[in-house]
Amino acid sequence: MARQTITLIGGGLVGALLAQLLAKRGFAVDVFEKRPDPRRSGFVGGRSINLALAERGLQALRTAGLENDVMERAVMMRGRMVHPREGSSGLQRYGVDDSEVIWSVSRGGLNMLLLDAAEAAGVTMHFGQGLAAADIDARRITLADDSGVQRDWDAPVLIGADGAGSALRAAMDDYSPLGIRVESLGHSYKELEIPPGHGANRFAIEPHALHIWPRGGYMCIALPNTEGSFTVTLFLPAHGPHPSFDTLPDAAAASAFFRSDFPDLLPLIPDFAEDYDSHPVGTLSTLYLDRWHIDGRALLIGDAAHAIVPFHGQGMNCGFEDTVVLANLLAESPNDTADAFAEFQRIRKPNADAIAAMALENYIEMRDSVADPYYLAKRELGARLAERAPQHFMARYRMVTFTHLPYAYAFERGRAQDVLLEQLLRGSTNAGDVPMDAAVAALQATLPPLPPLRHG
Ligand code: FAD
Ligand code: E0Q
Repeated sequence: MARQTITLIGGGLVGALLAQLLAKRGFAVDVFEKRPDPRRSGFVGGRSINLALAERGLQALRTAGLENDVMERAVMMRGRMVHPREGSSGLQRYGVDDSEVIWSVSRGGLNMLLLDAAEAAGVTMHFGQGLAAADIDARRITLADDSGVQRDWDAPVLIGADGAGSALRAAMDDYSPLGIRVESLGHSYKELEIPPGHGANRFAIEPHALHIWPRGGYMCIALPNTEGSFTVTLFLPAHGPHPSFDTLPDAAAASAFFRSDFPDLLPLIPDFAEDYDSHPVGTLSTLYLDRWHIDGRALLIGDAAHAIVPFHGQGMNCGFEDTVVLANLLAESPNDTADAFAEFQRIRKPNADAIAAMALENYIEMRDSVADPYYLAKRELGARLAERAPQHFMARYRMVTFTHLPYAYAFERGRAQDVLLEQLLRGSTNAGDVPMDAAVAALQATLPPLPPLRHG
């Protein structure tokens, strides 16, 4: 029998990884990517933009045989370095020790590595070819290059990994409504750069951390790059009263704002004015769909199906987890894509919804993380319970970041644990007020043990 052919739209992070996994499982895979080949043209303006890679994404890269290649170019982040408005900064560890850390990776570098791996597995890449139209009935698509030249392509099975602004999603929705809902966060972002230092100290600030400057309604973060630079991201309301991107239209206004609100950060960004005026403002939204597929003909994956806000650092990780689930389902029933697609949505949609909700919650937590005493008491009591009864209590952040437990499980379990913490604290802002023997007994009586964790 002829090899089953799959046409993928989008050769970004998720598309390139999925293409490799499918090719390794015997599918004939063509990928159409709107942009030119980044290995030839260089990545978007040559800027280095990075992302946090955690266990879920790593697990998918392991499945693809790429863990070591990626880790060679990753910078370890042990925790969150919080820079308060007043007082000194401190590291909040992400996990118990250096076995529970996350990794800063270059988006462009990772994408190029994934494209190399896809091609090595036999995938055919078509760069500079964007999806312009899709005829779902005829199972044909139209592609357009930069100069507007169009061509048609037979695509019996279509998968859209073309990101938050997915063109395939729009074409599918025209054919048969998907129930699309876009919820704008109302906050936007802009990237700035801390260049490498000279001499002994290549990194201007602690390299092995994710830096956060929380300021209540807004914040800056910085992630390290291998060369010693950091990519800074400012998150700020898009509109409205000061400070917002409306009230900070240019570098002159923004540098005065940084002088007053981020006085320790501004001197680390020597090209502030140029960065601020030349880098775009990005918008942030959560995307929900009722349906991710049209029978066995077309399916959406990654951000195209479920874009989320970035405050848990899980968008790519979730999309990578998607690719392994889908590749396994398609390999199990290569001739019943309708069944594989339906099963993919059944398994992944509750998890996508859960991480979307947790990512939104994390923004509040991050930007206010100078924190209210009640929240800190809950966290402290949680840490004590996890120490005393690790089979029964695990912080939600750890479940999301360092395990493969389904996101929906982490969300639900986190909620149940939170209810218990509030019952035990009874309004107190001091975890020391709670008698621990009784607390552990209550925990073990109320919640079933956590599922066993698979490692590595
Ligand atoms: P994309 O990476 O957007 O790739 C889509 C690809 O499709 C692109 O190559 C695009 O050129 C191509 N394309 C688009 N339209 C067409 C078309 N019509 N035809 C053909 N090709 C097309 N996630 C994390 O896990 N950790 C983080 O720390 C993190 N930080 C983030 C910070 C910010 C500010 C933002 C905005 C996101 C962050 N994310 C993070 C989320 C992460 O960027 C996304 O989840 C991830 O890039 C999704 O991958 P994707 O392949 O689905 O989409
Ligand atoms: C992580 C790692 C963009 C971004 C990426 C992230 C995280 C944050 C805040 C942001 C969450 C955290 N976090 O530190 O709790 O763990 O990826 Cl803003």
